Amino acid sequence: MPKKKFYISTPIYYPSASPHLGHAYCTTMTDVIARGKRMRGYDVFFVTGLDEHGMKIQKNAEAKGITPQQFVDEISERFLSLWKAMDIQYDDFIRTTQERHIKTVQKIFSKMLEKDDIYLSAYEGWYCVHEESFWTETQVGPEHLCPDCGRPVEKSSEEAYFYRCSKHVDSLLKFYDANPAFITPESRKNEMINTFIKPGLQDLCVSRTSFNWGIQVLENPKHVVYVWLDALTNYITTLGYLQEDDSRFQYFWNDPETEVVHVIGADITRFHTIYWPMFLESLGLREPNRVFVHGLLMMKDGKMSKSKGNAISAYPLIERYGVDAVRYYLVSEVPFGSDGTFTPEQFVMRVNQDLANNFGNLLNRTVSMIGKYFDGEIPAFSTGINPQDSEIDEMIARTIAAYEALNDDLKVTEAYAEVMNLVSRANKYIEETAPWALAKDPEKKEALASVMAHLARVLFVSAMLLKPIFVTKSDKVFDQLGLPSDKREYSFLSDAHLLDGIKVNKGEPLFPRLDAEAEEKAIAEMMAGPKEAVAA
Ligand code: ME8
Repeated sequence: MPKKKFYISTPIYYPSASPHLGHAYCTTMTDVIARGKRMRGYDVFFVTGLDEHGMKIQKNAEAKGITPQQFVDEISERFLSLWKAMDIQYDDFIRTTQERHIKTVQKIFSKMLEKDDIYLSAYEGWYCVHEESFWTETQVGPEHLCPDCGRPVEKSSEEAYFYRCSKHVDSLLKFYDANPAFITPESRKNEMINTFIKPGLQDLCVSRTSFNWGIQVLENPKHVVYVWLDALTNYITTLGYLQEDDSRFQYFWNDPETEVVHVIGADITRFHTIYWPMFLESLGLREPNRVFVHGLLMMKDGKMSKSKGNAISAYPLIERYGVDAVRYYLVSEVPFGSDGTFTPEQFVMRVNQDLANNFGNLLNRTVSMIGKYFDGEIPAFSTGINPQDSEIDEMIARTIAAYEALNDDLKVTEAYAEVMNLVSRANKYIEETAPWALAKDPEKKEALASVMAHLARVLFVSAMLLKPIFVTKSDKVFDQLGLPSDKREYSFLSDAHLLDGIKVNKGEPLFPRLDAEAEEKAIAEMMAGPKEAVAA
């Protein structure tokens, strides 16, 4: 049977400053989904990257006295180092200043011009002579002051190309109707229709002449492509669309059977759910299956953002607690699709309750007991001896099925919560069966063996299901279970006898328990630390 294909992307971030934990959140969630699919045998293409053009980058570079290219080159390194530290397994990292992207965007622009989907007109806005920048009504506020330098702005107009949205609105609404899962969560779709489409969608400005850090319009070189037409098309330029070698594009995007998912934050929903499907229609290309809008990682004083200066970097957390704990925190604490607040207390609580007390403890107890009662050898799996055995068996089967279904529906937080429930259940099973008491009665040897085999099986299953999060720790669990590397595959989940007779190796505690007071203080210090925390 041919492999099922799965394409997934993060937004391409602006390299205007260092990435913070909010960027790490979005990329980690996407990576967890991608790894989960890969592990289950899908052919996955996962892309992330950077959106490097625009006036803001040009100005930031000027302020530092370097070229925009030097500026983005430097910041791109910080993103790349963070993804390395977070162990993000992307298949491509696209930068919009790459030749492959520039050439394709120019071709796309020409195609749209030819089709009269793009036309030349004038952009009206509030202009700041000092900053040489156009601002919108909202940006200048009732006082009409430049948001950058505070000087008064004036109404002005500049020649610009526009994308003809009006031509595509009807088919967009039909597309929404035919594909109810396109925008997830659904509340976002109603917001798009009521706030943007119903009041009358304006044509979108797709070029500028007031700055030059962008992709030149070949037909009219004083224009650069304005940022969303440049940015959104990264999702296909990365695959080689309109390039000499477009085999990846043909293989992934052009196959209607490929599931295409964009993961984004709520701030950019409009661009991904209104303009992007329109652009694709102009190009005669298929639409994505889903745009998944995740929530924001907040700080107590509101949204974590570069401009607010309240952002925490992922680095000190990774250094102190390890990448698995940070990944686990992000997946479990911020339900995918809702907002979440970062606090030191919650971080420490997650690590202690879920990782040290629940998961780590199950491993520790199981391996110790197998050592003590069976000389380190996992007893052959048998079931039905203890009254709870079949309940554990059923729960394992149910957890695997729920994990797959929830992940396929992008209910990532819930999917992993199911695994943690199984782990809690196994800890309770220890209390219920009291192996220390069974060990005292030679007639209960079989019952004791069954408990050990069930516990080892729960550990194998849960470590396998958690592998997309536990990028280093799942293997540590397999090491302690003594499982050979060729058996560490998803396909072995259904084999209840996988661990029969294997010798365990007791190791270090997987997640040492944290001293809550000391660690909360340490994290609070990280939050107050240098805002421009960068990769070493
Ligand atoms: O908008 N919590 O780039 P950007 C969670 N270049 N996620 C957060 C976050 C937070 N506090 N802060 C940022 C752009 N994000 C465009 C995108 S795509 C074709 C072009 C994440 O650097 C979230 O996913 O402002 C958000 O949508 C994205 O970063 C915006 O990144």
